[in-house]
Amino acid sequence: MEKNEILKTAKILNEATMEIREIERLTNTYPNMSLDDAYLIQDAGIAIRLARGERQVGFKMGLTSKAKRDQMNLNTPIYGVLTDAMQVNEETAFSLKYSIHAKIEPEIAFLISKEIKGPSSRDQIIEACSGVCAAMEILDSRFLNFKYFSLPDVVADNCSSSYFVLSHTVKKISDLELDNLEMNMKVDGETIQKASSKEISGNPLNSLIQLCEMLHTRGLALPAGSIVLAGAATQAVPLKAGTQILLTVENLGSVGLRVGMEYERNL
Ligand code: OOG
Ligand code: MG
Repeated sequence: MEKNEILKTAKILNEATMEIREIERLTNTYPNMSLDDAYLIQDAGIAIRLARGERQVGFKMGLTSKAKRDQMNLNTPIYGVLTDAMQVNEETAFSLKYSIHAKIEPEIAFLISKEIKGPSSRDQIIEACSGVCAAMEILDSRFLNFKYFSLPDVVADNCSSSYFVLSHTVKKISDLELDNLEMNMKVDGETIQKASSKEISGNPLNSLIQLCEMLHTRGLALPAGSIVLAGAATQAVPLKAGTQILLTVENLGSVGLRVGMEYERNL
């Protein structure tokens, strides 16, 4: 795609996000859009957010579990960027007012204290990681009905990023084996999704390693201070007004989200 088309599509996605409205998939208009084009559109979209005062705080990996790849009918892990405006907290009721068709999914997050740049060993990556915690991601696609998009469409749309919430309990990575922790997500006290953390790339740490590799391929580093979401262990579930979501990750802790009553779009 031409540079002006990259910028134009980033603006179209940004407007859809701001106006809380669905659009047709971009590959209908640009059937030759490559994955490289898509990451450039994602970059341009993030630049628009940063220009209006948001701050980049990390990255998210997506499609790192089979459950998610099957749900979205896409087969390759991808990454997106997180900004401070996307972080919500457990204490404040989450409003669906700014979402088109929000879904929630159980994740594990890493906190990075040292920049990771260039090819790095597993040990170097572990050393750069100051903490690990339970997390949930609230997805929202800008595309019609949250489906029938291709890999370049979803990457261009910053991998359906919308909001995320982190547990206050943060553990040291050296104190835990991350490859087989039970993750249980409840809605109003009833288990709605349950899986082992091994569903996330075999071990969520592998998602972090893969992110570093993907960033390196694009000439980028993972900055100190980054939050990294490793990807969902299960399929995402539609988020409904007035519900209470609670994710518990064995040995790691819990994180909750209360969804406000005041607004509900057609889910
Ligand atoms: C793409 C984003 C996937 C995950 O955790 O796998 C993702 C989507 O499902 O729309 O965030
Ligand atoms: Mg996710």
